[in-house]
Amino acid sequence: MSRFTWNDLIQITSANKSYLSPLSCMAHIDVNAFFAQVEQIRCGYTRDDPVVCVQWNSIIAVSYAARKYNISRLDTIQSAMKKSDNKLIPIHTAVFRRGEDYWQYHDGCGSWNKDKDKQLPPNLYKVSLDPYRRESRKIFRIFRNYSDRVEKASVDEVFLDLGKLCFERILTDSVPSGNMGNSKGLRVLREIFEQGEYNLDSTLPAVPEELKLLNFVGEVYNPNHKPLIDDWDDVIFAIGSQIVAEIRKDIEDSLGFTTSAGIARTKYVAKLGSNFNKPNAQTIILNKFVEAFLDGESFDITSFWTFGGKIGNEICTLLKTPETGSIKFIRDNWPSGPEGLHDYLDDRIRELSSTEEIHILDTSKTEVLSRKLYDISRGKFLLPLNEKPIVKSMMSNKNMRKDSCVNLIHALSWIDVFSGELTARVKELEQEYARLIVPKTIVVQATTSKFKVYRKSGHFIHNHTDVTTKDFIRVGAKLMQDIDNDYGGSSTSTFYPLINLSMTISTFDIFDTSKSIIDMFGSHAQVLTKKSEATESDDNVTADSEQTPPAFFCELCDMKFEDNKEYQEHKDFHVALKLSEAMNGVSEDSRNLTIGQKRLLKNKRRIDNSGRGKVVKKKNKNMHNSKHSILSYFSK
Ligand code: DCP
Ligand code: CA
Repeated sequence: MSRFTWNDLIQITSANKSYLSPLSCMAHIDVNAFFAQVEQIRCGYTRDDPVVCVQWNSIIAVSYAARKYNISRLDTIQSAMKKSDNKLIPIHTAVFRRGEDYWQYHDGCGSWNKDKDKQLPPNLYKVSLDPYRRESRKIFRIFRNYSDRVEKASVDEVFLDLGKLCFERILTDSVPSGNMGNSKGLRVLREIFEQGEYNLDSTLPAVPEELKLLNFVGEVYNPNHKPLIDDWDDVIFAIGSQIVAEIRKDIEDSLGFTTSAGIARTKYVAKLGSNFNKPNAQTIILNKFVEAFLDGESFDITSFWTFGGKIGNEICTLLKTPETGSIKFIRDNWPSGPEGLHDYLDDRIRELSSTEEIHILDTSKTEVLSRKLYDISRGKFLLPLNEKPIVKSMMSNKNMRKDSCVNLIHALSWIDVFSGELTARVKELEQEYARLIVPKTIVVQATTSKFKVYRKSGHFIHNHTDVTTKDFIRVGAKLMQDIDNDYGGSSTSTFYPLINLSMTISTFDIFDTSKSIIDMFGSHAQVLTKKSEATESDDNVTADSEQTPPAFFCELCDMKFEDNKEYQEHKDFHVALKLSEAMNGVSEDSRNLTIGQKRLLKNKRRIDNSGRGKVVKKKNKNMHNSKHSILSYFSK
C-alpha cells in the first residue's frame, strides 16, 4: 500500500496546484561557470582550457578548469594571471565603443596586456552582456520545448516543475522509458486510470517490484545506503532524474553547455541540490532523506537563497542558533508547529528592541517567517513556479572615468551606445514574450563630479510600433541637449566631466490580441488590444481576432518573421494545413500541434491500434476516465 492517494498523483499535473502535492517534483538547473563557458565555446577552446571571463580588471566568471588554480571572482585578472603562472586564458566581454550603437568582441584585448593598444580603456568602452542573454534565451527555449512549467530564475538558472512530465510517463506510454514499459504492475495501474476505476481519495497501489529497479540518473543522496524506491514519490523522482538528464544532454549536444541540477520535492531543496555537486552533475534528494541532506551537508539556515545576508543573520540572532546545525536546531526546538516559533520570535524581538541588533525584522513579519522557517527546516517549504515578473523599466548606464565624458559630443556618443543597447534589450523582451513592446517614457540622467544629479524625461512618440535605435537616439539626444543647455553651457559650469550617464526607458505598452498577457505580466501591465490605441502604428498589430498570433511570431513553429507580409503568408500556410487536416486527419508531425500534443496523439494511436481500453466504465465522475479524455486532459 502506498502512502499517497490518487488525488496526490493527479494533482501533480495541475498548472497551479502541483507544488502542493506530496508527490510534487521540482528541478533546479544552473549552467556551470556560465559566462566563461559562453566564451570558451565561442572562441573554440575545450573544457580543459582555463578560460576566465573578464570585465576591465575583474574576473566575472571562472571556468572549472581555471578553478584548479585556486582562482575566484575576488581575484583581479592581474593577480589571477600570476597565481596561474600565466596559464589562464582571459577573455574580455564584448564592448560598445563610445559613439557606436553596436557591441563587438576585441579578442586578445584587455587590461592584462602590457601593450597599451591592446587594452580596452574603460573610458572609451562600455561592457555588453548581450551575448550572454542571447545564449540564455537559447537555453531557455530548449527547456520550453520540453515543458511549459519552467521558471527562468536568472540568466543561467531555471526551475522546472516535473510533475506533469512524470505523470505522463507513469500513466501513459507516451515515452517508452527503460524497463518501465514492461512492468505488469504499471500496466495494471494505467488500466485502472484509463477506466476510471478509482476514487480520488483512495490510496495508490503499492509500487510494483519491477519498478523498484528503475534507474536514477545522477547521484541520489543516500549516505546510509538504504533502498531507494519504496513508494511513488521515489518512482517520480527516478523518472524526473531521467527527464532532467535528457534535457541537460539536449542542452549540451545542441549548445555545448554543461549544467548542474538538483531534483527534490521543493524548489528550495532542488536549488541546494544543484549547487551540491558541480560541474556537470545532478543530485536527487528523495523525500525520505531530505532531513539527512539538510543536516549532514553543512548547510545552515542562511544557505537558503532568501535567507542569505542580513535577514539570515537577524534570524540567527533572534533564535540563538548554534554556529553549525541551525536547521536541525530549529526543527528540534520547535517540533509541533510554527505557532511556538512565532511566539518565541515575537518575544525575542521585544527583548532586543532597545538594542541595535535587529533592523529588518519586526513583529508584523513573524507570522509568515515562522511558518517559512518551520517548513524550510523540514525541507517542506512549498513554492509554486513564479509568474513572470513585470518589467517596469530598463536602464543602460555608464560609470565615467577620466575623460570619458567631458563635453556634449561625448555625452551624445554615449547616448548612441545606450540606444543600441536598449533597442537590443527591448527586442529580446519581445522575443521572450512574443509580444510587441513599446516604451513610452525615456529619462536621461547625468551625474557630475560634484555628485549633482541632473535629469530630464520625455515622452517617446514614434510613428511606428517597431522601436529602432534611431528612435531612441532622436529622443535621448534631445534630452541630453536640453540638460547641456540648462546646466552645461557656460564656461564657468562644473557640469563636465560627468561621472555617470544613463538612459532609462519605462511605461511599456504591450501589444497583444489575447487576454493571456495578464497571466504573463500580471494585472498591472498595460495591454493594448485595440489598434486605435497604437495611434500612429502601421499594420503590425491586428487586434480584431482572438486567433491572431501576437506580432510577427508563430508560437507553433517558434519562428519570428521580418514583416507582416511574411507573417501573413506563414499564417496562410497554417490555415491550409488545418483545412487539409480537417479533411485528411491530423498527422503526428503536424506543425499545428505542440510537442506534448504530438506525443499524446502518438500514444492515443497506439492505444487505439492495440484495442486496449475499449471498455470504458464511467465510475468516477471527478476524473476523466476514457482514453479520449486522457488526451483532452493533457491538451487543456
Ligand atoms: N555574474 C557576474 N557577477 C557576479 C555573479 C555572477 O557577472 N558577481 C555573472 C557571471 C556568471 C553568471 O552571472 O557566469 C552566473 O552566475 P553564477 O552565480 O551562476 O556563477 P557561474 O555560472 O559563473 O558559476 P557556477 O558554476 O558556480 O554556477
Ligand atoms: Ca551558474
